[in-house]
Amino acid sequence: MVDVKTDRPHILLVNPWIHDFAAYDVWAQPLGLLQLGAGLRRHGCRISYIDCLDRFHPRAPGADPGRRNGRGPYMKTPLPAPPGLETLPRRFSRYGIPTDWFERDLRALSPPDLIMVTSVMTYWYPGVAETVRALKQVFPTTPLVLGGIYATLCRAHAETHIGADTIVSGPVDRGLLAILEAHIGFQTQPAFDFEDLDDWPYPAFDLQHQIAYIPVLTSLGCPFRCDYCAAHRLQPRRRRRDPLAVVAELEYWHRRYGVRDFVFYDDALLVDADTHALPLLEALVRRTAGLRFHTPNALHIREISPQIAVLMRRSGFATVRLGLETAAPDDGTRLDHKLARHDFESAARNLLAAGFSAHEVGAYLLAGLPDQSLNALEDAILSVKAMGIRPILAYYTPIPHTALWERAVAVSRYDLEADPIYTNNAIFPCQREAFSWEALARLKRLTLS
Ligand code: B12
Repeated sequence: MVDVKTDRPHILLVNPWIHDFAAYDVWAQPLGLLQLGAGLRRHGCRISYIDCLDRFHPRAPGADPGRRNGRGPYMKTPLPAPPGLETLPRRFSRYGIPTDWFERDLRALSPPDLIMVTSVMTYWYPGVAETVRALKQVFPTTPLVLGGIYATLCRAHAETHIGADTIVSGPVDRGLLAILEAHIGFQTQPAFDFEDLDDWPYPAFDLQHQIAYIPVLTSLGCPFRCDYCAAHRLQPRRRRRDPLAVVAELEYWHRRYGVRDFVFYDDALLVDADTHALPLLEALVRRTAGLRFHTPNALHIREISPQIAVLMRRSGFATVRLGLETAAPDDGTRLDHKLARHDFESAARNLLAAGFSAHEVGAYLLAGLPDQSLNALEDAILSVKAMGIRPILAYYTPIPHTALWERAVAVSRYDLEADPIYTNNAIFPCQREAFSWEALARLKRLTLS
């Protein structure tokens, strides 16, 4: 236990390795973990952070944060493919820093009082398990808590496969203080209003070796419930920030660290636009010239009015991604892209009329859904191209606690319930009809031509 009178608790935050067939830093940072880190720091904790995916590790050959608007490749080491997936024509790897660098970095730390590890994709759990094993070797008696998306969606699996002392599921607000008290006996009064997103300190991105871009959340939660998406489970409550407080945060990162690329992580950035996105975009136009904004997490197409499109263009949106399958209020659970075609056409028209090029605007098409035929996918690709924007295939990953899960389990050629590894979208777990890697390659070429 920490002696609360004399010690500041030392908390080690860890972003684990990824084991996968492919991985790339597509503007992916552990925002949740770094938010918690900032909250802990505000309560007097000393924070160390090790990012197993660090592209800018001091021992790494000089990666350039300014290229590709902050994106870039992770280091990688080949690994044997997981059981059952050995015959796939793809290489399996550990993405991130070499294991001995991790160990050296851990040994250079003064022993932490508590270790907090995050998790993202459910099928990345082997990388989480390997990270926890390495942590336990160096700090065998330090309590280790695992949270994040995998820990929330696959709690029972995490309890038996990771080796963490505690699994925390769901979003963490005030519960942060309870975690401190339960594991290290550190008691303190709340230093800010946990309920008010604008009262939280900014996420601790300053703990990174390099800030190539900043992820931003202007809101939590999503009012829709798409069949394939787990957002409702991960962030059950919709909460919004004050748009002007968001702009102040962007200005802070730009002035203090020279950051130019900002990436919106919202599930529903444009929903309730009159009171949220419109004032936000107007303030961006007025105050943040020269910054670039990206929305790799798809936007709801129904919300892209001519006014929104123009403001997005004028404020500096550089990468715009639309979710063709995302729900419209009256057909919230349908997946057939044709239902949303009218809305989609008008969103595409509005964006192109506002001055966006086909290169800047892309529409995600979910590929590999249960019962989806390759013909339907081909049709969808052609209709998106006909609208003058870029189709981008987003491979479907079956997710527990979503409406589509049962159907995915029923049609899959893998035992999805036995092991989340088989929900990896790279293996097209639900595709049966006429599926072949050649057919997929042909459709991918069709999106590019
Ligand atoms: C932003 C986002 C992205 C970003 C990158 C995010 C990242 N870090 O990698 C982008 C846009 C690049 C992206 C891409 C993809 N994504 Co995505 N993404 C999200 C999204 C919308 C938000 C995640 C987030 O940052 N939330 C905000 C933070 C604050 O929350 P958090 O991380 O959960 O942290 C909180 C808690 O979990 C907890 N916590 C976190 N860590 C810890 C640690 C401890 C110790 C404790 C106690 C607590 C704790 O406290 C935090 C504060 O409350 C989620 C949906 C959602 N609402 O969660 C999907 C989601 C994670 N994505 C998903 C998918 C499928 C993808 C893609 C595969 C899409 C595709 N088909 O191409 C790609 C893969 C990209 C990749 N990384 O390689 C799925 C995951 C499916 C799965 N099987 O796990 C989700 C759940 C969406 C869905 N379809 O339901 N994504």
